[in-house]
Amino acid sequence: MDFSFTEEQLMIKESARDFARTELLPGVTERDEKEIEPVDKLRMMQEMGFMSMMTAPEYGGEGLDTVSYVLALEEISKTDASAAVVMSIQNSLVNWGLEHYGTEEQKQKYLIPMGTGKAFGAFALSEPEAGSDATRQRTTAEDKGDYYLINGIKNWISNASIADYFIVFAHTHPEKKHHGINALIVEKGTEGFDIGPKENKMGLRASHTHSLMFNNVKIPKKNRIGEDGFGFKLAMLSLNGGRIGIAAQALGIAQGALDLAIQYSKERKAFGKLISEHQAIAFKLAEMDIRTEAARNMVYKAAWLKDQNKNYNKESAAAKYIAAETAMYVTTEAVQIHGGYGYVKEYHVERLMREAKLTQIYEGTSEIQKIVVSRNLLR
Ligand code: COS
Repeated sequence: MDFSFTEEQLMIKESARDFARTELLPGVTERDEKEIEPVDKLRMMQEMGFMSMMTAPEYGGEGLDTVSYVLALEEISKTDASAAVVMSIQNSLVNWGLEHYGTEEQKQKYLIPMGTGKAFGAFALSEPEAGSDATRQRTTAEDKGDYYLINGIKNWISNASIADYFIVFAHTHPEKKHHGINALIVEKGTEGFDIGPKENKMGLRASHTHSLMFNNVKIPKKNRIGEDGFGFKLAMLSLNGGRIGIAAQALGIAQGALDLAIQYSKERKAFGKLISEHQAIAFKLAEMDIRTEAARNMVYKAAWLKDQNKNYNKESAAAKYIAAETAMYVTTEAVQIHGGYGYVKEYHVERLMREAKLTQIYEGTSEIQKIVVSRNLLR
């Protein structure tokens, strides 16, 4: 076993950390409070290659491995998990599916602009009544010969405010159940396609989440990704990788909170000594570190398996589960260590705690990850 990183991987980690500290940290609290999406910073991340890390260079990407992507996401998430989610959706849920299953024409038209900093993408699977149970899509894509007619509503769509292209999942043959779902590329501004109001979220407030409305939206057949009925499979395959991204995000949130708690415990005094010198606090820090390191090993292993072209669907779900649970635990403890200061915005840990909560919910709840793991065990 080799637990070391290449020089390139370490360089990427460092450059993500520098970027997060110099560009994302200033104003992160205000952006969260006022729900300001840092579009200029996101564009900078595009220019630096963070939005198309694993895409092949011929399609405008960096051609890097998943381990590098995880290292970068972890660093960005320590400081600004809202920027990290945009990065995760773009890389894992949009670029990956298009690169692996899109036609050459689709890659030229959609993937290259996203890789070269000209466009963003979004992934529209969830619906008001189809979140965890993604097979129950109510949005329809009627086959009209050379085009599809989309009608329906999508919910909880990250990146919707900035996306130029949307991968939209809709039922064409409801009688075929999940084998009748298609994935279609819809461009922003297409007639009948509207973006609904922004959700007022508890955390990740600088990453805007919207519903999408489709009213007789005509999409040419050539915009379908994969064969007729491949949509659900594409969603599941994309989510396998997406879960590695959210796991890395949760890991970064946990590490960010732990770093802040260590720093605070070495500055704050109580009962005549630094709080880090009280065993009650030192044990808390040790537990937070042990759990974070355990999660880290699982997240990196899932990324490594993907890079080795081995099956990673159980490991990515397990990594997402454990990293999200760890983030919730560690951020809650970090708030506790900060006492009253942990409950106010200036110290960042309450924001990290709110962010951690979402990692237990989106791209599959913790319960969904257990379904994926148990199905793998019992198959
Ligand atoms: N990787 C690849 N394929 C998968 C898969 C995975 N992780 N999970 C399911 N599939 C495939 C199965 O192989 C099966 O294909 P075939 O019918 O061709 O054999 C098909 O999908 C249906 O699988 P299954 O019968 O297990 O479907 P279920 O509806 O019972 O459950 C779960 C599937 C719950 C795992 C799935 O619906 C899921 O992941 N839901 C969560 C979706 C989600 O994360 N939504 C939130 C946010 S979206 S950004």
